[in-house]
Amino acid sequence: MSHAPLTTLPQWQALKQHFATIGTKHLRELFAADAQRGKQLTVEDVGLYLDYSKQRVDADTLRLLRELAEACELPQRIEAMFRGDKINSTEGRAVLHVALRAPTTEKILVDGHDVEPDVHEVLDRMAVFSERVRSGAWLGHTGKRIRNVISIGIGGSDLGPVMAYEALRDYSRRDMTFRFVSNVDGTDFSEAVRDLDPAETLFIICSKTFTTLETLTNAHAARAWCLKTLGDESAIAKHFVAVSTNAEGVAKFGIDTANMFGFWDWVGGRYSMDSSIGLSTMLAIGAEQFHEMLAGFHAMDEHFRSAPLESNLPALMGLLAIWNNNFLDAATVAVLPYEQYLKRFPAYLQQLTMESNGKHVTLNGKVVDYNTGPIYWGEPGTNGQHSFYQLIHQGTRIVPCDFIGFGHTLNPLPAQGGGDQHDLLMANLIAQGEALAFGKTAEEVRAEGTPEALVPHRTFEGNRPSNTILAAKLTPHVLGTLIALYEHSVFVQGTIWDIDSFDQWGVELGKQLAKTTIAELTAKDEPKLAHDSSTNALIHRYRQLRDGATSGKA
Ligand code: G6Q
Repeated sequence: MSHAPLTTLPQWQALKQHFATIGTKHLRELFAADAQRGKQLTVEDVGLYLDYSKQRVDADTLRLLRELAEACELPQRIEAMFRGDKINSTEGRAVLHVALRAPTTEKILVDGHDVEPDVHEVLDRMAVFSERVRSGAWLGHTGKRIRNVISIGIGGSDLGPVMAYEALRDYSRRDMTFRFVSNVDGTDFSEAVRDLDPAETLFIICSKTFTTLETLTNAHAARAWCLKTLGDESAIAKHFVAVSTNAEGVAKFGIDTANMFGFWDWVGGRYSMDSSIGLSTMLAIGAEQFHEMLAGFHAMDEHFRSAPLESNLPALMGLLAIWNNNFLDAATVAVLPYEQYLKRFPAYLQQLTMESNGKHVTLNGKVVDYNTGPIYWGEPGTNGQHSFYQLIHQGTRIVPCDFIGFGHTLNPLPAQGGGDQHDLLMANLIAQGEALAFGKTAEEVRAEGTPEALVPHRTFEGNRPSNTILAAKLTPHVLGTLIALYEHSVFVQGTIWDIDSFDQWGVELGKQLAKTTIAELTAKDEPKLAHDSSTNALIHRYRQLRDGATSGKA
């Protein structure tokens, strides 16, 4: 379902022409021209308030972007996704993360089979299991209660669970320890378990394929660590569960498939945190709050499917991202949550956005003649303000920002001088967006009595675009809506760029390459190498360093 070459579409050409006029306009002018702009260019639905008035757009831009979306058949593509069409065409798969959070009353068919009963059967099993662990009914091999949960996975089988655990820590069982191991660097595993008792520790091995080198390596390390203390193989059944689509691989590893929670090939790794990959999240916050999170996702799904383009949050976010990326030529997006609990949200979004839209060919395999996915990055506010915001304010590049903030904090702390520390936090968020948009003119700087030589240094050009997303409070429900907002915005962008947002051949390459090299690094005798001269030399040098006199423990 490829559309006509993007840059040849009349709607694209119209946007290009339009850019010639609006591209030179300053946000100061746009705001001066319309006193209601700050109220009008906003949307509020499903608990999220989006202010996009500080984007460099006007009513014509927005209309033209919607026309582009129609020309790229965005509404039809949305329906195709929800219908279960195989829109991940390079892998021949349906893309149905939306089915993971749909209620039992909905019917979603994959190859004629309704997947909702399957989804809910797994959710119910997860709930029973979580309750048993949380209540202490599930005991370890020696009869001790499980107090530690370690989720082992990588990429899509890790970043979502880590982010969700951190985001919802306030709702989690504080008498249990939750840790996440992803890196094949032995330090990750060693540091995660160093102060834990295997008799009280449960490992969740999360791997869709159950073939991923890093995860299986860490799972074997976990097994060895457990058995060293617990002694016999029968302990595995009490201390290991698996989340996978590969029952055979799970059984081969030695985990009873009765302790396996499944999911399906129509769930992409980076879209899987609300499947059984989120078992650690459910163990942390309980089944009821996990379902609240799913309800948040679902609310955004419904909104995305039914809201008209002009008030459709993911569609707007996606189209504005296209505008910034392809017309303002902004290569990156900074995601700046003013909420400490969302500290891993930018890292999570990096995978979601960059693995999805880091593609250079269209669905038809034609090399694109426009930029696709921008680089996502970010840190929580206010920390970033004291480091990289300098470049965002006064650098030579445009970095569109997504500011995310909440009406309530989960940790109120009275501030010196009145109010709560949260007011200080939010004052910073609001002030940053304002400063980026409006800047400070040379006249304003002079009026402050600044010496002439310093005026250029203290001048802020402004005209730097941002979105501001506000919600009442970070709850499981709100987290669900926020994640789904970005998931669907990624899909909107991928639809316009005419790429497959749901495959990841670049990741597959990495998985293959390491296999060849590992054999060369571990060969007993100096291997015959046939790489380029740099790779050959690096392999040789690494072997020398490793086998040389200076060992790390010397
Ligand atoms: C996600 C990617 C990738 C994947 C990991 C782990 O969309 O495909 O990040 O999640 O490589 O794969 P497994 O879950 O199969 O171990």
